[in-house]
Amino acid sequence: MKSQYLQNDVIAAIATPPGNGAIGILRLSGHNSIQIASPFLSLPEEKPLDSLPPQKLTRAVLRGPKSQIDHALVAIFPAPHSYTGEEMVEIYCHGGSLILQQALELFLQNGARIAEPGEFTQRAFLNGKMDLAQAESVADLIQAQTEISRQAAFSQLEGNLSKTIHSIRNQLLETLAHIEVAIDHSDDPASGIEIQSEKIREMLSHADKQIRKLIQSFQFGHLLKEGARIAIVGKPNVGKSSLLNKLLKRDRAIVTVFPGTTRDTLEEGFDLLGLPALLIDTAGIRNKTSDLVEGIGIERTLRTIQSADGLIVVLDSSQPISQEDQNVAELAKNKKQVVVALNKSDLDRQIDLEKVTQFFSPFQSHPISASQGDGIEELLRQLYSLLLASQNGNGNSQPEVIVTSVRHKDCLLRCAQSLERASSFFQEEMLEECLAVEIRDAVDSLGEIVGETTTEEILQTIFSKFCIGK
Ligand SMILES: Nc1nc2c(ncn2[C@@H]2O[C@H](COP(=O)(O)OP(=O)(O)OP(=O)(O)O)[C@@H](O)[C@H]2O)c(=O)[nH]1
Ligand SMILES: [Mg+2]
Repeated sequence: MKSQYLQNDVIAAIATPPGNGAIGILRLSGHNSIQIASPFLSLPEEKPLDSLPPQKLTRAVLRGPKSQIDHALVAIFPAPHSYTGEEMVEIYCHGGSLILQQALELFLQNGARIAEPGEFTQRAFLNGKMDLAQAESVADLIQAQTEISRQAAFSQLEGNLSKTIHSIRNQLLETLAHIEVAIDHSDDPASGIEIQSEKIREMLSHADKQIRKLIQSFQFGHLLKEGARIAIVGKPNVGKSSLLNKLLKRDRAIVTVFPGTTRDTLEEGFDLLGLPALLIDTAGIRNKTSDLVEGIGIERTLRTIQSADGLIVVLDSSQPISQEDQNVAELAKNKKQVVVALNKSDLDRQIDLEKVTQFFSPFQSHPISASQGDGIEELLRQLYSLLLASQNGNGNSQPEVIVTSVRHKDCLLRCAQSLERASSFFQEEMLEECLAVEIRDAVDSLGEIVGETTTEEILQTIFSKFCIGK
């Protein structure tokens, strides 16, 4: 069924990023790759390219019709032992864009076609080298910016999500087979075959639990993909921008002794102990300002608080707590993932800790010094645990299998809906045929995740997001 999408032509692409580098890689995939690349590669002792030992690098000279282009290394991968499952050739030359471009042109003139984005991985999927969920993880792995995102993508590439999906799908297929046999014999009571309602009900409930656990994991997976939005908020001059700069390890925001320095919100990507995050410095919140620009800045801060996944509320611990701090506490009250930073711990403490607890409970507070860097690690740990616990439902450990793709989550939701409808037939007079239809739909929704039931349109959408050469 999959083969209808397979094309037999040879695709070629530069697999390394644009620009100059130490090494640049070209790859070809398709039935005649070796034949197409062969005229442009001179091997030691005039050996033909197809005589090389598979998957081993051999020195070669890359040459055009008139002159030599570069010294290179070449490897051949006869089908099916290659990334795509097709015959492949990979050429490693010096990473100059002109060299790579010239070489690519030669292969294109000799019958290869330039690869579409993600076409190598698409072919790997179509040739059964990996399933669709695994293929999708390749793009995530390449794009991962933090350790936990990388781990999640690698786990998906290893097939951990796919294994879970296959296992649930197989359980449902077994149940479906049982129901279909019972339907076939429904006119024949003498056969002794009848539907085992209790068993089916148990099965459906078991599958439903597993599906819901996966759907739940998407909250965390979504954070991994999109990054947690963390706003640094507080009244003016408490050290918000100083904290941002300390966390980013550079002077990103302007810091002055004057309250009201930061006017606009300022966003920067940040690695929160392996979790991708977006740190947002905000204008200090105060009740009255005659300054129009500052007023607009404060409005932005209020909107940022609403959309943030987590807040770092900064207080100046060298000052008594003020009405403005209390106002900030009011704004933070509706959020769950909040940590309180008692900043300027290098100065004498004037803040009353009991009042901090009174106004900011149940949020935990941590003494820090944004200028010295003290206490920041603990602050981040606390924030990390809160985000993990909130997104995960399993306390503050990572879910074993994490759904990170909206597409997968949508398939799982459809599967859960089908299972719910199937279960509802047990409350009513059970109609075996309807039950079978719903379970079949649930099976198909799961099949879409791993690519067992996928249209060409879906494939195109998925692979068009890849880079060329992958
Ligand atoms: N001693 C001490 N001073 C600090 C610390 N953090 C910030 N400051 C000082 O506090 C003043 C205000 O710091 P900012 O980081 O600009 O404060 P802010 O909260 O961003 O202020 P606005 O942008 O005006 O809302 C500056 O003079 C900083 O040097 C700290 O940990 N210790
Ligand atoms: Mg500031």
